[in-house]
Amino acid sequence: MLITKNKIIEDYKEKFLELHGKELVDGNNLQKYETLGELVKKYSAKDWASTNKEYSKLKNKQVYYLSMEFLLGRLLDNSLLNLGIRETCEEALKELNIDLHELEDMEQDQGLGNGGLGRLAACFLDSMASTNIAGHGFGIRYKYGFFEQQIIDGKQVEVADTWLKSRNVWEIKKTDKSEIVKFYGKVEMEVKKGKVKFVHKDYEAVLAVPYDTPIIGYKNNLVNTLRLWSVETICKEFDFSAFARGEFIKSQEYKNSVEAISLVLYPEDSFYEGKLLRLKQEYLLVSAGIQNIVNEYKSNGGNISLFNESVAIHINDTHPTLAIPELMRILIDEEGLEWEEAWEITQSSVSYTNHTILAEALEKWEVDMFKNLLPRVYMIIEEINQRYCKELWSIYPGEWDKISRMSIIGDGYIRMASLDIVGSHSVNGVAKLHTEILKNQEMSEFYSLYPSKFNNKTNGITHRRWLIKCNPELTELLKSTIGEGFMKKPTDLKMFQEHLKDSSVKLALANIKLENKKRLSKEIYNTKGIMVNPNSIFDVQVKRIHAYKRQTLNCLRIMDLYNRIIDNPNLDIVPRTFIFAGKAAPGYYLAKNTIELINSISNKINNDYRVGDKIKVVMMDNYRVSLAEKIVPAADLSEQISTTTKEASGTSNMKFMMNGAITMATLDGANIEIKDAVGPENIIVFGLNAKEVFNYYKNGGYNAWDIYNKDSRVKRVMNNLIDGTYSADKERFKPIYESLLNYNDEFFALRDFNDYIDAQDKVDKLYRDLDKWQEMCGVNIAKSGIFSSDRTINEYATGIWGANTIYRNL
Ligand code: 26Q
Repeated sequence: MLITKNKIIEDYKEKFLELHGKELVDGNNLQKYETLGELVKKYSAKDWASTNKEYSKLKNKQVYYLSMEFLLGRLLDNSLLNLGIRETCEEALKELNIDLHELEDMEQDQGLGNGGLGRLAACFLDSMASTNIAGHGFGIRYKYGFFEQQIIDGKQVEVADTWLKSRNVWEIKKTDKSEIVKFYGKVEMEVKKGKVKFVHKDYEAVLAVPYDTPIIGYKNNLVNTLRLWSVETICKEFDFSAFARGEFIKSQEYKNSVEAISLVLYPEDSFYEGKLLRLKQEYLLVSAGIQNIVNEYKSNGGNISLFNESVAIHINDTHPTLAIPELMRILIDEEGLEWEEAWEITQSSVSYTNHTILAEALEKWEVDMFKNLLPRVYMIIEEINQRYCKELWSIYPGEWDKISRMSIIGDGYIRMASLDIVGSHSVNGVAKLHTEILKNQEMSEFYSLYPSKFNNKTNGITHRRWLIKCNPELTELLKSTIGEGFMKKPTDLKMFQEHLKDSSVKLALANIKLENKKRLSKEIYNTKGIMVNPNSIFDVQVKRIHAYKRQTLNCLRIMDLYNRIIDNPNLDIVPRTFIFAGKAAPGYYLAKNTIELINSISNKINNDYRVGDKIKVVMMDNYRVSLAEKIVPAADLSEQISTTTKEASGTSNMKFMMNGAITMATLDGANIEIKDAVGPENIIVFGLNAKEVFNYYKNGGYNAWDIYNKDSRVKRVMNNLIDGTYSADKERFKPIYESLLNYNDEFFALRDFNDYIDAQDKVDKLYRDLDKWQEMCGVNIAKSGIFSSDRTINEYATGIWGANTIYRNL
């Protein structure tokens, strides 16, 4: 469909009237935003319908990406971009005296995720749609997404995220696609026509109702679907008889307890607690999802024995693991298949990605609780385990210890990752080092048993949001130097490298960065009241607050730099602005203490006249996708300083690189691939390597107190934590102090401290040669194409899902 400026103007006015029942001139920005959102949905509707029609012919493999999190952020701008009407629309609105950017700012972030894993799922949706893969997301429509973070008196305060308060224009409720999900009850065995059947009885049923959001591909007329499930009671109508019996309150209580299942996203991303409500959420997603997939397949005329030829089900971390026994349950109990056939179909349709190696984050469910909530699913897991252990017994006769380590059920728990490895055909890590650690350490026994299941898929990010959308000026420069090809084919960015000989290109790069920094400076001033210098180095660490990501190491070196400035007010350094942002899990005491420390350092340093303009420290509130889009294009230095071996991949490292920041990196996660891509001269590396870390784990020999005693700079900053420098209350930062010394610094912050400081001094030197610095930035941009999630998705499609690209006559 050709969408002209005049058409948009006409359609927009009409839509506004229809939606709000008044003239455009009388509307506010929220109403104008909603109108534009509805219009975008309308413009994509035909393609959405025709894409679905095409899919119903069962010619293409349908990929279902099951994830408890989808961190989409805002949708308006990206939808306009992908529809190819962004500029036209901006012009049309201008004629109506409307500023598109103001409307964009009205959109609430869709924050249904914690961090990396949820954002990855969102990037994957964009890439699947844009590279012609029939791939859909299945998740949960939490009424409250990831909490809003306010900083009050330097402390994190959590506030409910009421993203649905004003209408969500993107979703369509599909009541007719609802599914019933059953909890509790008992299982009885019945014999019918000589065949044993298991029947689930006396269960409590809830209704899972889907809401669909269109996922618009980039200028390809293809629209996939993100389907998010919400829970309702089966009987929704007001129950007059209960009311008459005076039981209204009780029935309200019941309603609330059912709706609690899709009420709120768990804000923990690295610490697992076996909560019943979380298990209900996971089963809700999986049961509604798998029933829905099977129903869709059958209603399109699919033969259940060939299910795996048409369907791929991907499990994003262990959270949707129950897809495996749920698919078995449906194939056996409802479709009447024999175990062996059902097992083959299940294994060959399901694949699994692991995102973490932190032991405390591995999901396991207590058998008693699980059995009570999901009796039939439990029976199936038990049967899977029995057959699998029998196999183990024949391969490893007599090796009881090994078999009990590898068993799916053990020590009173169901181990979800083990169920995934056994029940799927593919297990992947998210960066080279991470996959190697899975194969050779964490999952080594499984790897020897099923070597062909293990593979690596290094993460990626969608360059449409993380370059074209968030950095329009850089995009223009790229277009004018290398043409528009990179927009469809991001590896074409490599052509930018040859233009870096041209000093005017480097100057243009520097100017774009400066403009982006000025814009962020304004935002910082408006939100925090802190005046920062756009000509200083913007040194940025934005991500979840966690001990392994080592925001504390960053703090310690800032404290050290501050000491050096106090000792020598004439210290010759390039001015720096240290920018932090990130949320702590509400129950994670040490992470919350770290936020307080950052804010105290900020207070102290920003208000010390001796420091002047040399350094400033800022913690921005409420880190989220839309804030990241402002910070990333303005960064000079990207802090990726996790303890080596702990960060599975990281994805913000890729976003910064693509926008021309230099990475300060430990050789962890995808930093390794970034180094390989840009060459050692275009990245700054420091710290322990994986071998050294593993060596400490294996042989011990690390003593934080020794470092403290021997290194006067370490001693001084450590003492600063408890001597009143950063808080009159000397106890305030004791938790951090203790974790670094008395608990022997689990994440080797003190061990890497000196190396880190040297590396930072190197940055100071490099930045003084602006020509050289811009060259490095340019190489980072040029080499970032392989980190587009289009590449990642292509690897999943060909290497795991067996999904080919769709060609349609449109
Ligand atoms: C589990 C059980 C109960 C409640 C919550 C959870 C839970 C929720 C979210 C556990 C983990 C997460 C999220 C993990 C995550 O974001 N991992 C990150 O994934 C990125 C994408 O692969 C990687 O780049 C990061 O390295 C990894 O930390």
